[in-house]
Amino acid sequence: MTNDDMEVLKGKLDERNYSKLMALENPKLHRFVADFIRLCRPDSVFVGTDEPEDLAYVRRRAIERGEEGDLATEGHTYHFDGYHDQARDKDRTCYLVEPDQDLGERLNTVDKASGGKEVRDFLDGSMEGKEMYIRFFCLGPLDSEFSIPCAQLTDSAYVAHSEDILYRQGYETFRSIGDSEDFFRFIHTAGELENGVSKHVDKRRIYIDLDDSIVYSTNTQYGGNTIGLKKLSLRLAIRRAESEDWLAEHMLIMGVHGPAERVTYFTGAFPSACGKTSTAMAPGESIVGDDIAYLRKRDGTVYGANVENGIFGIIRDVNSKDDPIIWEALTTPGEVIFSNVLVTEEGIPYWLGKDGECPQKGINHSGEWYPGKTDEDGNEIPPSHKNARYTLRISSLSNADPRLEDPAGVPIGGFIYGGRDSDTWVPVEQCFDWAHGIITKGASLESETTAATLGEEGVRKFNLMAIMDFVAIPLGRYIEKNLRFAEGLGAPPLVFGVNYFLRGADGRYLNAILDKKVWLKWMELRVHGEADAIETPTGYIPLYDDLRRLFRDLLEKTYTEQDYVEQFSTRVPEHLAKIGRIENIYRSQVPDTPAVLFEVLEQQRRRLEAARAAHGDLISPLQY
Ligand code: SPV
Ligand code: MN
Repeated sequence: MTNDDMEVLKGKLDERNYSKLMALENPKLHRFVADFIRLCRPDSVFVGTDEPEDLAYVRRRAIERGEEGDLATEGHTYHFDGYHDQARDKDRTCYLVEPDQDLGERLNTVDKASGGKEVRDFLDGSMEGKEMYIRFFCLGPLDSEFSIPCAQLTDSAYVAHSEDILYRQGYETFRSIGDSEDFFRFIHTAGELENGVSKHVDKRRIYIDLDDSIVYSTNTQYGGNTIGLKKLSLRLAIRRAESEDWLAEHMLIMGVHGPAERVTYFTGAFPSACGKTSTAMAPGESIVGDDIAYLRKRDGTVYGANVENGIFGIIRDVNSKDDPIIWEALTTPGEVIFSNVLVTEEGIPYWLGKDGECPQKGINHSGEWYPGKTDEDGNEIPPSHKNARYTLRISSLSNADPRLEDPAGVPIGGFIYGGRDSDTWVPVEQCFDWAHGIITKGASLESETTAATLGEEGVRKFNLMAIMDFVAIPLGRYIEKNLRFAEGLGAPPLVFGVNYFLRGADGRYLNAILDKKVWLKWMELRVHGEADAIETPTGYIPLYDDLRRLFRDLLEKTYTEQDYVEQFSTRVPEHLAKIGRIENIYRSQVPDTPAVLFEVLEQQRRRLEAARAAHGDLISPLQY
């Protein structure tokens, strides 16, 4: 640290905060803090440790500053993001690259020199009149091979508070790493505020420097753009994992409870707002994580750990019937932040799809709200935003898996890929082998867009392994990495595809929300070789009798042969069209696609064509 840095820190931090920072003997950290104090010019700086009083201070400041408000239930607060700041801004999220760096056309990039200058200009003086919060966290369980220390600077107490709920505290981790330079850094400013929200969303930028492991976020508040440890750290982790033979994935981890108290852990990759959290929260099973997983190999087995220890979940449609456990957490005392919901005068939050009647007035992300209110473009404003969210700790849920904090992670028996697909994939299917799964499920994932990102909804989009929005290396390399991950494993995890969104000819969904319980139990049995399957051109599907029994035992539902045939028939033209779309994307946009991807897709095409010649366009599972 230079004398100049020292002066900046001494000048801006009071004695208590200065000594907390200096107790971490890390010159790179001190330089980082001094650099951004100099640039952002906060009025004061708060340095947080892992102590409960420091967490309480951040939460209190969020309320005092009006970033959060108290709700009627103890521990519950609400927060609003700006009307035009309600989701991840994909267009303005870019990698800073040198002129000779090429990440491929599917990844957003911006020139490092000009982009770096642009975002530093936005940070310049951005914290005048404000307090800067410095928080330390650990991605992954503490003291484990998964752990990555992180330092976050922000002028938003809401962002710092959210991270306190979502991540493991890392001040002690920083104490233990000494002068290591190996940590992720995040700098965020909400920028100038108007009525408590970011005023200049046109200057919203999320710029990621992969070489330097630092992310800049400006003029935004929405969690997906600002909570550094969420998707911003995922990008840095993907880059790091590439060189170290592990995987950082947009995946849930859950324990599926099989016969005789057996618990089998699965990971699941789903695009945002496509049933990922509700799968991780399936009644009767246990949750390790709902969003981001690190996966490592040890003794021929894959182990997974949740990067987070909280949930930033979509609140829409959470109700007492379909999501009883989340419902319980959202309606009883405990620390929860509700963002972008409707709040009544009595301090009761309301969201789309909640039990009960919609209140006739309240405040929401648009200000005072009443039924029929429209925005400046004449669009009707719903009571709560479709991407409204809740933030809570997994430990506050009754189905938290006991191994959530296990430094060893949990052994993974199966990988699941799923998207919002109205017409092609069957509800559940096991792939022939690892490469077949990675290629025909993961690398072929498509999904209809949702409210989790800005832009039009319901458009079918390619979404590689549900991580397209966050991939940080050229796509071909990313696929190659996943394919190679199976090397050295005794038996790789089984790979499954699921589809909760299949529709019939009349457009209606063919499955109910909780049918996923049946698919999970079937996959669990398959991992242990305890259920038979039918081989189809696209993979192994369940037998009717097994599903009938599972539907009866788990859901007390009568599952008819007609249901089975409708849900599990192979839709040959749709599959062939999909293969064509996927090949086309890789051929035209991903020059480094591994050759095996085209081979595996071609084999699948041939199997489908042969089956069509024998049985026609729509093949009932009873015909195989
Ligand atoms: C998602 O959109 O996939 C999320 C929420 O999990 S966030 O990425 O934080 O916006
Ligand atoms: Mn996510």
